[in-house]
Amino acid sequence: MDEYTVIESKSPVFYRKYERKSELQHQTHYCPGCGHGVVHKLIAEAIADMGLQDRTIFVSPVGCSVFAYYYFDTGNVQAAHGRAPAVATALKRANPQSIVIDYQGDGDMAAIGTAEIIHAANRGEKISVFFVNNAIYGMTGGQMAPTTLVGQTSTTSPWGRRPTNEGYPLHMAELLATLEAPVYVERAALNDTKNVMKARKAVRKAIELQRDGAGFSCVEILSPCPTIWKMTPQESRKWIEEKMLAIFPLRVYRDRKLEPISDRVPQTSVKQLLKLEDEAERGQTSRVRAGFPELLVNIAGFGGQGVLLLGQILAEMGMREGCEVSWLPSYGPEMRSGSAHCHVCLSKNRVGSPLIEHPDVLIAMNEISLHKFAKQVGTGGTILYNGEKLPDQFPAPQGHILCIPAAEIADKLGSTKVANMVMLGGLLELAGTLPKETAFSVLTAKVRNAKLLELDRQAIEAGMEYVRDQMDAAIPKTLLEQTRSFA
Ligand SMILES: Cc1ncc(C[n+]2csc(CCOP(=O)(O)OP(=O)(O)O)c2C)c(N)n1
Ligand code: SF4
Repeated sequence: MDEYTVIESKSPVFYRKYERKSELQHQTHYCPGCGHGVVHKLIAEAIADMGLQDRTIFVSPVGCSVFAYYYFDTGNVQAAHGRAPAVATALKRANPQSIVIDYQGDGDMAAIGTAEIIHAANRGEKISVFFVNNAIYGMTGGQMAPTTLVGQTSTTSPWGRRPTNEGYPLHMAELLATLEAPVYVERAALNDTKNVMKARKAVRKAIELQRDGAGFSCVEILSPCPTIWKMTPQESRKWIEEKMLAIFPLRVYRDRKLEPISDRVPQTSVKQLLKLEDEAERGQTSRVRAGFPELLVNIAGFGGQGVLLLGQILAEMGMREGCEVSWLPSYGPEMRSGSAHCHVCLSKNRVGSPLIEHPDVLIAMNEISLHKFAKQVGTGGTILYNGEKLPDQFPAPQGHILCIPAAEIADKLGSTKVANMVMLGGLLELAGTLPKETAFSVLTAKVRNAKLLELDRQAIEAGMEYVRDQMDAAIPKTLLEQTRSFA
């Protein structure tokens, strides 16, 4: 074969080399004649021409375009099947200045992701959605899609789609245009040059609208899939013209004037809601001392033992002390007696993940939780167990362990219910740096019943006292050392 030179010019929004394949790094993985490449080009050129590359986040779907992140030299997030609009929502809301592109195929958007797209559109998320409709599941080998035409064969409708059995093709552009919030919805096609130019204009408009602060826009693009349709690229373009256009008419379905959207609900920050003053506003620096360690606490027991509440109180105490906090609850379907646990992070820095694999402290409210979670506590960690002594034959834990007969102490005070507060008292005494006054003020805000509030206070004091009495015997030094600097 003769030597050849690849001559190409492409948008600067594409990577110079595509790392997807070790060889042929100038090529995408798409089949010859596929529409995905064309749509990629239209989007990339629009972003480049508008100078938005540095602000753009591309959300790729599952489907043939799953690897779009190999091509777009922008921010990239690859979403689970159908979830791209939800991911795009989060990205846009967290980074309002960004330009978020939601790119989806018809299987991805109109089958598994129907809920996500409808609700993102209905909320008027300020994102630009590009919906590549090739009337089939391409990546997985040609199963019927919601957009498959009546009579069209697929591996799952070898007899041709029959409305009586498989229903009618779903018209996404029309469907989205029935909602109030979308500002722009158009259907375009890639069957000939003229329509490609119209698609180009539509893609630009959807991105421009987002740049200018408008709401949800979606461009549906009828796109060839020569491989699965078993056609040449030319035949597949003809097929769009002859078969698809009649069922999926090209039209602008919604084009709202750009209006300033005023939020009807006044926005209140979490701090305002919880009546927590902003440190910066008060001209103070963070109260959390430099060198502050993360305190990761897992609390586990039965539903009804106040496991989740204990975690909430701890997290709110952390907030009042100026820490970054997270509280991650997990519980079974039963309201009572099912398992319940929560993870609480108290940190000086923003919490990366609320999930704790190896806690500094495990508060095990029952034996099952002790058996289940003790192994997660590392050598430096501490277990606080609600019991007078460890269960027989309980293997020696890696970390320190302190038994607090919290249920009995709570019983003596008048209610087993406050065993969780006895354990909280125990933790406060050991940590030494989370003041009990903070716990009391959190409880005062949470507990309306004066009698119960007093009982909670007594339980915290009793837990602290119990641990103080044990100090000489079984002090988990590491916890003490680690948390004394925790101001
Ligand atoms: C949760 C989940 N379900 C199913 C799949 C299998 N799957 C991968 S791609 C795909 C369909 C893709 O079709 P489409 O969105 O039309 O994109 P195309 O490949 O045609 O561009 C399916 C069902 C998956 N990856 N994940
Ligand atoms: S299977 Fe179809 S959609 Fe997928 S890359 Fe090939 S032509 Fe494109």
